[in-house]
Amino acid sequence: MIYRWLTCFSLPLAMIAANVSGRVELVNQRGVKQKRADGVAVWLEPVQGRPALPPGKLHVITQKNKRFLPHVSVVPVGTTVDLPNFDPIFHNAFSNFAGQPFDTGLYPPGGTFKVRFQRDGVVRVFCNIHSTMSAVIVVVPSPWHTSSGAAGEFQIDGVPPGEYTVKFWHERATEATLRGLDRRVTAGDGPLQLPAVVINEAGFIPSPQANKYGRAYTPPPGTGNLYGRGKK
Ligand SMILES: [Cu+2]
Repeated sequence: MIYRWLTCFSLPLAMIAANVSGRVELVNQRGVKQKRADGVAVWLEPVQGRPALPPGKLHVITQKNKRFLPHVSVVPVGTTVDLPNFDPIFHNAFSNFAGQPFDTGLYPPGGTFKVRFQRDGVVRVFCNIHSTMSAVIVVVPSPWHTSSGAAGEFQIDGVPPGEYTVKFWHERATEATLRGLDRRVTAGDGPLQLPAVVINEAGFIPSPQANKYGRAYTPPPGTGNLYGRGKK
């Protein structure tokens, strides 16, 4: 009886939520289409009003083999990001971006550190002692978000009917390029397939990764083992 009651009331809810899907293509500085197009952040912002955000979400970015995984994360405002260290060496995580600076300090194998993000923006994260390590956390004011797969495909489920702006972010695109990618869509009660979106990397100038003091990576003398220097 309870099951029938739930079925009656949950069906209409399922029918009004749409999914929005599409594909992005990356074109490099020389105008060549890239084989992989993963790691592009995609999210929907309502044209009017601000959506309710899920409270207290937890997102994990691991430190493993001197890498942050995943490299690109897309999370709603209010998310806590956990940064466990699965390597046999010390790590750090720091950021000076998006008005949400943090610095975990050095922490040992098996350690972890949590950071909560209270506002939207692009938070670039680095390790102060390993120049191979970087991650990006795209904090969005929306519960409807994803990142593209290897072929550039994406799908956002559970979108209520309404007018939205679809937004994109890619780490090798200029702000002007990204603003030009905004597009208005209307979600109804069924699937919405968007035309392919081409993201051109032209004009993007990469900057060399620096430590938290803005300097080149040079471990202090005598700290090779602690920092895992020389190990892959
Ligand atoms: Cu590290």
